[in-house]
Amino acid sequence: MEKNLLVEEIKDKTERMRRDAIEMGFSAGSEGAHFGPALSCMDMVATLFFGVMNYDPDNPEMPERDRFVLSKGHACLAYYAALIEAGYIPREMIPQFKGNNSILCGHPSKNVQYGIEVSSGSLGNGFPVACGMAKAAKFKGEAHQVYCIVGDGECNEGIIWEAALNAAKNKLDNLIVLVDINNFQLSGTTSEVMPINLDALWRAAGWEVLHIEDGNNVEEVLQILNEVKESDIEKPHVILTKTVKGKGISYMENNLKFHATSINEEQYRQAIADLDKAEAERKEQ
Ligand SMILES: Cc1ncc(C[n+]2csc(CCOP(=O)(O)OP(=O)(O)O)c2C)c(N)n1
Repeated sequence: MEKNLLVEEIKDKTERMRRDAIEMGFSAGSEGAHFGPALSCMDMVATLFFGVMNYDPDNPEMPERDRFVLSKGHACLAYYAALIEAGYIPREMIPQFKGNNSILCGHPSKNVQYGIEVSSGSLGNGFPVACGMAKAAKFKGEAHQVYCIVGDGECNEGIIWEAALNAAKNKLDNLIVLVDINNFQLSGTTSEVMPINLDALWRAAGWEVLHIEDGNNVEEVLQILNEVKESDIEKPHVILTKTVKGKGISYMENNLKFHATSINEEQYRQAIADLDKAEAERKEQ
């Protein structure tokens, strides 16, 4: 089968992003990092940055840039890795992750110069800011889109639903939200902690609801995001995206221990070996 060049390019970048994320998290030593949450949304962050969004790292305040809000801010390794790959953050800054006075904080801290649009990490708070940004764009007649990634556990936060209702009332069709459904949150599976029917709730809130069966498949994510971009439905759009927490690192996949932790030298080497293997297998295809 003929390969889609854009998809292959995004996959190359996603591979480098996973490596950079592991390097960042490992360099934080005993401080540790949220590996699992970043790895589940890595492919959608990469697809947004390298297949969908309009932005210019040389002009970070360009008014017509698309906006990105990582509402599940604890997954910042994925965000920083994309900003490194996009050219906002120098790769040399990797060892500064979680360091004193570093811009690479354990949760994103607003710094538009480096591509960080919104501070996030207190769950529930990034999403309403994204709704506000989309509403402001409508009021000002600006044509850019606002993209936001929310966690499935994060959807337990009441503020999500207040903002979602308001976004639907205001017909914010320039707002595209991906819910990262990796089925886990911090202290258990999402169904153990708080079982909710995401499809029914988003529909009831008045949103257009779409689904991605494999959110770690760049091709599928890109296809749906392109469809949504072309959509003329006058509603905000939410894409319920199934992913694997810890995707790409054998011992982290679906393993709650790696929600947030440090990794030792042996685990670091195993992670790099897993990434080397996946890259070699992809090149063989
Ligand atoms: C308001 C608030 N409450 C609790 C936390 C602690 N916390 C950090 S991550 C997390 C779980 C988030 O789960 P989910 O949204 O499913 O994201 P995932 O880690 O699975 O990607 C929690 C409860 C927080 N950051 N903010």
